[in-house]
Amino acid sequence: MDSDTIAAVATPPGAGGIGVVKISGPQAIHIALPLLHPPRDPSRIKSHHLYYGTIIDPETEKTLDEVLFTIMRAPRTYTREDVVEIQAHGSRCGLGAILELVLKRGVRLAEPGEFTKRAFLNGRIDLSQAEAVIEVVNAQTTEGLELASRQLKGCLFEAIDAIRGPIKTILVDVEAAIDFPEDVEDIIHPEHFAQEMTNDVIAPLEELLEHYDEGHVYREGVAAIIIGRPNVGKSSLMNRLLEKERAIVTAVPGTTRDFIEETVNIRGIPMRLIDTAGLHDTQDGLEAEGIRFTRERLDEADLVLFMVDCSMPIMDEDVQIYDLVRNRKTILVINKLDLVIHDIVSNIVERLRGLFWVDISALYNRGIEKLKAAVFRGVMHQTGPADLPSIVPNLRHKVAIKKALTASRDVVEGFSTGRPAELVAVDLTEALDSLGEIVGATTTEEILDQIFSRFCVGK
Ligand SMILES: Nc1nc2c(ncn2[C@@H]2O[C@H](COP(=O)(O)OP(=O)(O)OP(=O)(O)O)[C@@H](O)[C@H]2O)c(=O)[nH]1
Ligand SMILES: [Mg+2]
Repeated sequence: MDSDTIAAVATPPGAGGIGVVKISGPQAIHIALPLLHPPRDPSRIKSHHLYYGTIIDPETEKTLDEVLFTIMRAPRTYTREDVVEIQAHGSRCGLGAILELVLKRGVRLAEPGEFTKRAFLNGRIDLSQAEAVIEVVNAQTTEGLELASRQLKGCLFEAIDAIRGPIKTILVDVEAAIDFPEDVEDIIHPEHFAQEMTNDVIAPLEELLEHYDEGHVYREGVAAIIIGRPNVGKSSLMNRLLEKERAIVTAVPGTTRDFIEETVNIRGIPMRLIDTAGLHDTQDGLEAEGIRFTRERLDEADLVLFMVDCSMPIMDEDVQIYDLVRNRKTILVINKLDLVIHDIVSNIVERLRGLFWVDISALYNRGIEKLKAAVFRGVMHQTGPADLPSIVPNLRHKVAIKKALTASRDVVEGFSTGRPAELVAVDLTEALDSLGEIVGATTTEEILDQIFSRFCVGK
């Protein structure tokens, strides 16, 4: 386990009222305290109390800043190591100078996520809680935050632990049967074990998978792309959904030249919304470059908002775009409802058959709530909003749960068909290890690196 002392600026880069330098490890107090004035006897400093002082470079005797600092002694700290937090003024260069002073004294700069990694390695939190830290920091909606906070409290850990329990108990018996083959019949009760696996392992795992389906978009979010001919009102819709003037809107076709991406909150779902340049006609149909570009974006998107203008009849270009999107998850957005010509909406719907449609006026803010509802349903694959499930696994957890589920079903089959205990033990171990990956009980270095590399420095 790491025993060196690490430090980083824990607040985001840029200027702020205050900024925090965080130091963790066995040398944290010993190194930080001599930099803080007035001098204080370490043994008289109370843990978890806020102190006032100035920070002075011992070499130049220059005062760097006026600060508040806290010394937190192990093990009641974030990392379970000694931690010192120095709150200074939030200028980038001031914080940099304090950090440099600390680093000069033999402290190492922390890697991204290293504080949280230490909390995990030192047993304060499990791996799913460590992952939740990233999500709490990055949450875009209250729902996403709620799910992350529950995971941070250890709800997923408890659920997984409760499922691992019966697997362990059965595995102990199966291993005993391997060691004492003459007592097999006394030890193994196939029907009873199969029942237990079904009720206490398979059923709750299936439930967790359902929760993933119902709730993962709240955590991971979705991407939606707005496409359509020039001037149909794509950027106007973008601004309307963002509730701010983000994209430039003009009456001139071809206003948006590149794509614009922003995150919006659609009924609790963080949605990456992409506004694109209008696809327009050249002599040989839609311009090739635009299509190539849009196709790439289309492939990344979970949902397409295909926009047409109902102040004029459908054009060839609209039909060409229709061909591009008709087999994807698409909502047809019929815009400029305020300018509608008689019967045109039913004509459009007839020509662009098979798409769910909503008519709106981006300019006059009509039909936007209806559109949001359609987007929400489109993303949630269901007709009505569901309650937020209590625990929602993430994609990594889902993969592990599926593996555990397959192995558990094999265990049940093994018991029902009288498979040798050795083989059943393999499946039981596989189920146990897969679930262990979620909480970090059986996790490879590679997975750990992957997870912690998603953190920012200082967390
Ligand atoms: N009457 C009316 N005009 C609208 C509506 N939505 C957009 N417009 C107008 O249509 C024009 C084009 O709007 P944009 O939002 O720039 O359209 P766009 O699809 O982004 O256009 P490009 O970026 O050029 O492809 C602007 O003059 C808007 O004010 C609407 O619902 N009703
Ligand atoms: Mg535009």
